[in-house]
Amino acid sequence: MENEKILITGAGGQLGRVLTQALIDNYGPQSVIASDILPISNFDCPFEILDAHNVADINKIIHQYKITQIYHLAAILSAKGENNPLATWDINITTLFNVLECAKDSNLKKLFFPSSIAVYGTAAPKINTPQHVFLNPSTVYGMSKVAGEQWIQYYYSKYGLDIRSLRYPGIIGHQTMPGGGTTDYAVDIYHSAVKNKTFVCYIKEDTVLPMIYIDDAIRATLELMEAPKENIKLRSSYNLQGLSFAPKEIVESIRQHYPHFEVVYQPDFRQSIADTWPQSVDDSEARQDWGWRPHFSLDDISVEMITQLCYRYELNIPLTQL
Ligand code: AKB
Repeated sequence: MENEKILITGAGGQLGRVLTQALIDNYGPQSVIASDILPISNFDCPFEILDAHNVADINKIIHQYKITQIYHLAAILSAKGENNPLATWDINITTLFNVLECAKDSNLKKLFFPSSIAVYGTAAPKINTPQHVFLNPSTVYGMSKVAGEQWIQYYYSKYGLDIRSLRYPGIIGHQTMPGGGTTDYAVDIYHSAVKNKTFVCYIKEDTVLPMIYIDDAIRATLELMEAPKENIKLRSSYNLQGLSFAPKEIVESIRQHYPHFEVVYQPDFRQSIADTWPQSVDDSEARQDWGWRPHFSLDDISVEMITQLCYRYELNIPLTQL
């Protein structure tokens, strides 16, 4: 384990921040190199500015640090991606190709590629959505994840590259603000609650979506990456489910702590994205192959989010500081 050198791209994002810290905790600060397109401070490990469009820059970091694994998290999410479809496709796909090629040429041991429930579209059953079903995503982000899943499978079968992947549902965490996703409301709502503000919800009150608490999402990622190679039977991307709920249920859970919490529903374009996504996914292959089990219920998440956010706001701790 001491010999691992792990590069994270997009380390400043919602998942990247927390995953970087978890990797530091597991492997030690000298084994982890955080990178992002923007300069970001407060990492407890070396940090490099990296635009993953630039193959030479990726290779330079691989050789400089003798990288053995890459977690390629840099991407534009579903809602933000719709503002500029071609740029989203370019960022999500070009950077993936660059990372795959560099990993192949440098014979890296392992790679991680995050996929999403956004791969599904209107053709898939909405409840307990099967792992293997026709995929007709409604967003460029979803299209890039479907293509990405096909390409990682290709690099595995053609070149033997050990790439692993999860289809994340919406991730709820207190450490950072999410950026540009359709499921972001489930984080933003807790910020409004602890600040005693009315929340304007862009998703209808009864729209159910699959979600996961950040601790479960991080644990799933590490468990997948540490599982013996022979256990990883699926080389596209594993469905992953924490729990499912609608805005009205999260409001009910929050009202156990803030009985007067007010919400106004004003659905926008993100509603039409959510309408094409599953309500719950079948993650039995993840359970079977590498023992996935979620731990956090909605009420557990509310307690965690409210406690942590109250602490942060009281002490004025910036959201991006772990
Ligand atoms: C988004 O809403 O775009 C992401 C996702 C589900 O991949 N959180």
